[in-house]
Amino acid sequence: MSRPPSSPRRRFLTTTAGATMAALATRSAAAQPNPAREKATARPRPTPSQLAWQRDELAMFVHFTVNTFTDKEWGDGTESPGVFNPARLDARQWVRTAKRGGFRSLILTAKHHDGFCLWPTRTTDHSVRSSPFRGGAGDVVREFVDACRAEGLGAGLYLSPWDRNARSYGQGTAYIDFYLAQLEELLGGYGPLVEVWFDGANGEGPNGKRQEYDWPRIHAAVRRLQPKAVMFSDSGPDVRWIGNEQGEAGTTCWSMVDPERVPRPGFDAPWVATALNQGDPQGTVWRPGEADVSIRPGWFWHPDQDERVRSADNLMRLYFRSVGRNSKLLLNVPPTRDGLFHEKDVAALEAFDDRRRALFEHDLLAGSGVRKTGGATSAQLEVELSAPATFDTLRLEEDIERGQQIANHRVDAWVDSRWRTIAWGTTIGNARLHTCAPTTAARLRIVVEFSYAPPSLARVAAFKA
Ligand code: FUL
Repeated sequence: MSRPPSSPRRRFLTTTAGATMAALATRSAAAQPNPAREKATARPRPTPSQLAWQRDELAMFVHFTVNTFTDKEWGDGTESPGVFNPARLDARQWVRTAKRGGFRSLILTAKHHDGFCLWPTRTTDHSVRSSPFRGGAGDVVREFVDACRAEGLGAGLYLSPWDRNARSYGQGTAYIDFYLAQLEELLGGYGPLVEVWFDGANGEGPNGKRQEYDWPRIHAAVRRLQPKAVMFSDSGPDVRWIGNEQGEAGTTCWSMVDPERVPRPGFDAPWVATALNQGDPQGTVWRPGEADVSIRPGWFWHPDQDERVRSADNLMRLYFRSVGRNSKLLLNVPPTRDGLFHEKDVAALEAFDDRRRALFEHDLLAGSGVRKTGGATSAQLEVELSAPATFDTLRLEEDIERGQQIANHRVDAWVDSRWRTIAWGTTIGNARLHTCAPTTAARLRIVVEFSYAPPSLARVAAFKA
């Protein structure tokens, strides 16, 4: 295990910056930069797109296709485009709901495994063009990106590599050419996208054959046509799957992975899910986790699931287990056959947003005095409030622009003239949320005993539910 250099660079300072704190560690004046060592110990950092992606915290998934009308989760590719007729479709309603719920971007299934295209593609007749939707002149992708732009939210697209309708599926380069032509239509024809989503499913096509995907070619097309978009697939290259569809990151969750341990999609070794769920403190690439999960049992709308929409309580739990564990939450909300979000989903999302706003509105530590001591691999930060406050929720943020370093932490409160540990854990990353028993104190300290490089907290905040 390669450890960071352990020259004791102690630093001590006092500020009153309160909730937003400058980096804990800086290079001491005496230490001269040593490029060779810097290189050997360089730890991965996010690109601007990855950073922006993670700071958004919440994205909404929109699963919509012929399945919505046939009551299936996976169409088999033989569905008639005639079934697709969302007579009241209003993408602005989806996007306004997302915005009201605090979501910053949406990702639409432009094509799911059944192969039906929600835009009038030139590559196949299996699309909206052959459907009754807007008399065959509609384009759901266009309406979706226009609505996102009108509301100021990011737009992303999902294009399933597995296509159970395409005749060329399973025929090597012929299918890759077809898939790339579809991808190029989407990447080149609909303005800037924030995320391109490649799901991991890879089954048989109409000829009973499986297809090998040419990832280098596919990724190169995205980089060329949408250089700012992040690419999701099970293993990356920009953001990774969190390893389950319950929307839960590991209680230990690093934004780095070892690309040898999370290889190309299609793998199924059980340890891969754990590697994705937890990341790797020594991982050589920055690839933060995205936790995808649906607001209902299915990804698509099913009439018998209207009573099984997650409650605001349940969504709060999800938020703590995804965003609160250094992941991003990608929450799916499926439109109904009308082409609108169901009122139950809309109500749950509004209540979820109200709950989050109420909880995180008043940072009880804002304006407090802060005292930090830190070394190369450890740190302690003391917060002194002007008067005792009662809190039960903590939010810690690592300064991830500089990478992710902190391997453990605990929070102590000064109660009855001694320090009591009220919360503890391993990684922090972009955000770590803790709940604790209601505690009244005027002093708090955050202790980091081991960090892979000088620890740097961007924020410490406390709230009362
Ligand atoms: C998976 C698909 O098989 C599911 O239908 C869904 O789209 C999920 C988000 O990704 O790979």
